[in-house]
Amino acid sequence: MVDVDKVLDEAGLTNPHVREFVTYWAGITGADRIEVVSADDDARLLQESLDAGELLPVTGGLYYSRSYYKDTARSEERTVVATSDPADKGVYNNWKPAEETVATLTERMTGASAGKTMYVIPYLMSPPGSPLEAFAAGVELTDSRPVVQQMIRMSRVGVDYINNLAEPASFVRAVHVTGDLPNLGQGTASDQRLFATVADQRTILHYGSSYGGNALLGKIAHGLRQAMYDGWKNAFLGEQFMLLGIVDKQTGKKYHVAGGFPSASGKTNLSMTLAPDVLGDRYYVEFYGDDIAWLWHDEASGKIYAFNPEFGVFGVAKDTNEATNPGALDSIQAGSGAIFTNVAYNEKTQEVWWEGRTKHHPDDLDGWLDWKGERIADRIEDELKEPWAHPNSRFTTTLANVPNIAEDYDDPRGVPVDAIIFGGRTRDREPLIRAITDLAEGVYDGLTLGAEATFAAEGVDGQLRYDPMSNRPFMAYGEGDYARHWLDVIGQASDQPIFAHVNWFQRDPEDGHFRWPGYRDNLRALLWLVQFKNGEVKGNVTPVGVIPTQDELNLEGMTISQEDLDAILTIDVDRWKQEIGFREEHLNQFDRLPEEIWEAHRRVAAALEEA
Ligand code: OXD
Ligand code: MN
Repeated sequence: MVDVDKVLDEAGLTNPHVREFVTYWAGITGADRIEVVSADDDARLLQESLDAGELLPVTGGLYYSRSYYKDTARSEERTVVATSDPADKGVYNNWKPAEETVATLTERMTGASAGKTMYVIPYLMSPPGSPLEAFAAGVELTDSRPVVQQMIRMSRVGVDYINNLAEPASFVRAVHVTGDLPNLGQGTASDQRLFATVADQRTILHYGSSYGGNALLGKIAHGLRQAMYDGWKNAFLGEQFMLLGIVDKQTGKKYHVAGGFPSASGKTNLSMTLAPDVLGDRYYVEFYGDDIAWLWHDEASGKIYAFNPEFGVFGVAKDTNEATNPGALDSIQAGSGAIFTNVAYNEKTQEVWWEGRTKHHPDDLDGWLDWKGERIADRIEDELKEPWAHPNSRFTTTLANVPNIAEDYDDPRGVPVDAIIFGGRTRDREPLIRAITDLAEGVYDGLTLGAEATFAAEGVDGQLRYDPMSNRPFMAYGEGDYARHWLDVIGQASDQPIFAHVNWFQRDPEDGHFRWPGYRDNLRALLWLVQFKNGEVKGNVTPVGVIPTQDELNLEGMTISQEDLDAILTIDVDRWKQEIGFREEHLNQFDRLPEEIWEAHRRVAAALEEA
């Protein structure tokens, strides 16, 4: 038996509630050793992992790891939210009773860390001193050293964050046990994996993975699911949103835009975007966060404020390159300490590569291994087309490595939010941008956010896979209550953010080309939005929001055909009417959907009928 008290004493971990939690789970998981970690341990832990072969060196002082080949992404079917109130069941949250969920996980975790070290990671998911700090402290116990290295990049880690809590018992209790990965029956009827946020106990129990959101519990389980539930009870919102700032150097004004995008809709690229070169003299874009924002009403100013609770970026590597996201590439340069997971690795040159990093893969195959560690040069004919990197391969780097990180990203007061945008991936119907000035219509727009099914087989042609506010996989309670909560939180503000829906992905049905160049040019749509909010432009009023006139959109220095511009700045009324029918079915699934949302839906539907 480990002498837990001795270890905690030596680490200076004094919070009695944390000590009790660690002692309890040390007994259950049966770990051989316990180690309390802080960010200062990073270099030592990296060296230990290099020595153990868990990490491989990447040129420039960077790192490479592979996860088990059946453990490469979040598993939505195996993820549940548990509480003791059945009324918390929603359509998307996979609700389960708390008691039985805790019992199942306790059983699976019993003795499951035998022979291993259990790391104690005290962390904070907020800038220190923020008004939401009471909801941001957590302690993750994990039996995986690579998880510690990821958590050190993704959150603020150290005992001081939990020793000095105003409410010493108020921290999220997070337990991660990897399990015997080759014997968990992943994807079969006897799948042993289970990832539970026991929201009303502020406890997270994840068993059966060591990858990403399944294992870095500060990020998705706490930063999103638990935060969403805590926010419901405590008047804030925890959302899968990026957050950026736009500085107008001419007027000295600064605008902050938060936004939700379903996966593969360009959220990370947008969050790190730079101004197009021709507009660079006037505008500067600042990065705050690529994945999570917590929002609340600031009474003093009457505005909605936000911060990014994370400390790093866990970005999708695929298609990250100089054109799509130069800031991301800068943030993973030599000296950044970045960790790559499941990309391709060259064991001779210690380089990494992923699909879309360059147009073609390296010509010289010598030394290259794919994400499973298999030699590319040995591939047989049938395997040649397989990707070198896993499509969900990632880079992990701290926020401060992003070159255009905002100066005040760590400010505990957060920043005022001027606009909330939702953006899907839609090949037709959705214009470049439509501004929504009514709160209920804005929330309605978020609830009906979606992306087109990636394969025709996944859904009806032209029908979205709805992803409310881009939180479908992270929903902690019922969608109707969630809509009510959104109306209440934003509704408190006397100076509310404007809403907007954006779409960078319209295509020409004839030849399939994207009608809008995207990437840095996306800033042009956001500039129009802040001008519209300021009353500097009027736009065209349509049944689904206000869209820019062609003159209002700043197109300086870019080329776009008249036909493409016409298409992205008009509304296809027939397609919209079809969409309204799909939305009705989608919204009908939700219990207790506020009447304001139904009224918004009927208003938009009626306006389309009249159009
Ligand atoms: C996600 C992530 O899974 O950000 O959404 O990692
Ligand atoms: Mn995400």
